[in-house]
Amino acid sequence: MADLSSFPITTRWPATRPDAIQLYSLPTPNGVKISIALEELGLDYEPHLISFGTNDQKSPEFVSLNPNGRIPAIIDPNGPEGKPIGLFESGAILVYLAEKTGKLLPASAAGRYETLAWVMFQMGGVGPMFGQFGHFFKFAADKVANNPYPMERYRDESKRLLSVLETRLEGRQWLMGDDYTIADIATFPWIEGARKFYGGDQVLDYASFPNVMAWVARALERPAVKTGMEIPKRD
Ligand SMILES: N[C@@H](CCC(=O)N[C@@H](CS)C(=O)NCC(=O)O)C(=O)O
Repeated sequence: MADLSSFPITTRWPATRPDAIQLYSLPTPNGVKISIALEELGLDYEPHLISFGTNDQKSPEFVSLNPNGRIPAIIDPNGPEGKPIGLFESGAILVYLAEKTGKLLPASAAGRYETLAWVMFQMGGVGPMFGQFGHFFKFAADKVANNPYPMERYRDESKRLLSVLETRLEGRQWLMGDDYTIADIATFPWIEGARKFYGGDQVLDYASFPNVMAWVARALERPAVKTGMEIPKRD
């Protein structure tokens, strides 16, 4: 049985099945990337709910695994050379899980790098910009009631990123064509999340991005996505 005692996070969220991958998360756009990937890959994992209501993500135990104090994070008891490894940053975790299993990344070097480019596009573009849009549009609307600039700036940048995706998805069912990859898993939860959590679909003019909407709908039909979107279960 794996010994995870060197990870302080396990004192607050004990591993009942220490041989399984330990997932510390909440079903947000960044969180579900990892539960979806784990479901798609059929890997054995144990989810732990990190509650923002009680600021769990800033607790010393959580920060011992992710110094950035944000979900998601994992421990794989069976990491490189058979030793446990802790990881944070959803993009890094997706690459790790894909390389561990040899799935969700194209086999060719060129295909792999192209996929990583789209993962980086999500990590550096879609996530931060959509996140700031949601902040000013939904959560801090009262703070910018007299100044439309912040919301407009992030709205327009989010729409520009949607148009990049729209062009990429022309004639392709997934970002990498016929291959469903970690680039899709990194990105579609943000498009769906902006609708679900921010109610931003009209302001972002989703109707004018039919390729993107069809791609999100296709992804949401996948059984692993349906399951992964709800993990860990909220209280
Ligand atoms: N770049 C990070 C971003 C993680 C992130 O922003 N997570 C959000 C939830 S979607 C979070 O933990 N927010 C809580 C906080 O900021 O305190 C990743 O992709 O893992």
